[in-house]
Amino acid sequence: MKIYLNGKFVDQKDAKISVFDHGFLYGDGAFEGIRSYNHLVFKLDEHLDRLYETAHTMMIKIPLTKKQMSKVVIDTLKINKLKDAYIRLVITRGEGDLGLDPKKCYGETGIIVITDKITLYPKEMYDNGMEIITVPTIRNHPEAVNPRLKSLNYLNNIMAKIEASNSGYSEAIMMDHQGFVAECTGDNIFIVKKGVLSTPSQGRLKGITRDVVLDLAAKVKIKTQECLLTRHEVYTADECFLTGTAAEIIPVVKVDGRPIGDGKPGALTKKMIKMFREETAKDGVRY
Ligand code: PXG
Repeated sequence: MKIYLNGKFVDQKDAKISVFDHGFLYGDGAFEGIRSYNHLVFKLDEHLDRLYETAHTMMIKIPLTKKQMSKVVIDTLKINKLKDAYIRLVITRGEGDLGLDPKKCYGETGIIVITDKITLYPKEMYDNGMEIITVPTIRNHPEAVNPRLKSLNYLNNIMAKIEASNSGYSEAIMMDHQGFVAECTGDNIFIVKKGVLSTPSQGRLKGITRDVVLDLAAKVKIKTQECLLTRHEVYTADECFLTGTAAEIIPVVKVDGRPIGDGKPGALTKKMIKMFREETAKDGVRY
């Protein structure tokens, strides 16, 4: 596998960055996880918009235009001859001294593009639904590291993932600082109640897959809302599912031991999965 590293394609074994890079020292950087399906990169512009917005707030200057970055992603997929891929785009503050101060970073902003294949969960979880739990670690307060930022500093989510994993679950729902449902460690959450699709309005990443689901639902006149949700609304929902670039759409059938609806993937969830697959098969930047 060839990796794009600061303007060059290098072999995986040679794709190394400095131990003085603030991305490594402090998680001081940004990233995106993007997918391509059958030579089409899904929602590339939306991912790049989010990456550049994260970098803007973090005051990291990305030395490429979005158009140039888009070409880097396409070139990396081409050089690796990947038809279906997971693309990890990483931006780091670059090399600096051993203090926090970004002003003392003398190195250039690092740009790394890694492409590979990925399967997040086994197929049976998509067919039968997954069981998840809520965990004690809350999602970051928006005035700390805002959950809208897709920064390299993912310890908040990793702590929650550890709690899920310690209890034998592969995903967890995190609450926000006010006790409302925020999202999962690497996915957004939706519930369905009486035919209406609801998803948290605050405390979460503005997921690209989430936005696609909201758009697709609107197209077929399914009512949607972004609102405040508590655990009670999740427990008593008719259906529940998670969305993310890596996970795509996965049904949830049990939360904290409470069956959701009849404990099987719901009809609306299945409809959204079907529509999402159709969308990824036809929409995207071709390479
Ligand atoms: N919430 C969080 C906290 C995320 O990190 C999503 C929701 C879904 O967003 P998108 O835009 O992908 O629909 C994410 C993103 C991975 C991995 O490689 C995936 C994410 C984050 C970190 C790692 O498994 N998903």
